Amino acid sequence: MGCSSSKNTASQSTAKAGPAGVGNESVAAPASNRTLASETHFSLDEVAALRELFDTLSNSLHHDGLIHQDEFALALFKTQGRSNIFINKVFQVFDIKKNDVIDFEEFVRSLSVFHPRAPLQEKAQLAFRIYDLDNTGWIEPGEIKRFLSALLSDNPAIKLSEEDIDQLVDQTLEEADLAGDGHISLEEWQALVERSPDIIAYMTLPVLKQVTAKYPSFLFKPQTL
Ligand SMILES: [Ca+2]
Ligand SMILES: [Ca+2]
Repeated sequence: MGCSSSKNTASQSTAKAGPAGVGNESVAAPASNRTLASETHFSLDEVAALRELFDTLSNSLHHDGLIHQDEFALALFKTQGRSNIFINKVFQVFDIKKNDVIDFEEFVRSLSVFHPRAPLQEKAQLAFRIYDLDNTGWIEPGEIKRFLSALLSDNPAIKLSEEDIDQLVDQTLEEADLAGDGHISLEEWQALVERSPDIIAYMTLPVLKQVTAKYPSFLFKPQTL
């Protein structure tokens, strides 16, 4: 638990910082390790370790020092060639500058939210953006269902009927939708997370605490969503 909630605006301001001018992209100097350490939950040593990890990941399939979506899926989910709605949306959320690749700065700022030191509500906000697949600002029943279905298709051991899934969607909505208007707002989601922090347990990667000691073989575990 931390109290540095002011940090979570850093990534948003970065996203808006770049001028949209034609032929003027990538003129901004990349953030230094020191800047990234001061604006994220990582120490300077951890940022340096992440730089090495990033160099490996970003050259795994395309040798250009940027993480493309297929490299992202391979690195974080050990999967290749399979489109997964969850992976696609996490990639979009990591891609702060919305240019379809993840640079080192985006990598560090986004992973920072998964750090054990990051406050719960910072994690809740990022999780909300992942769940809000169509970026409407609400989590709708259809989105809950698509996520549950995607997760279940990744876990052949769990067999649920269409009705079972619908029932799970209804239960989730009933628990979260305090206003009773049929979808989940950010505030309702944050309240749900306060009541049941375990539902975003996957937003904390303990391995990030040992990033300087060993390369994390990060595995998001979508089945724990
Ligand atoms: Ca990007
Ligand atoms: Ca939505």
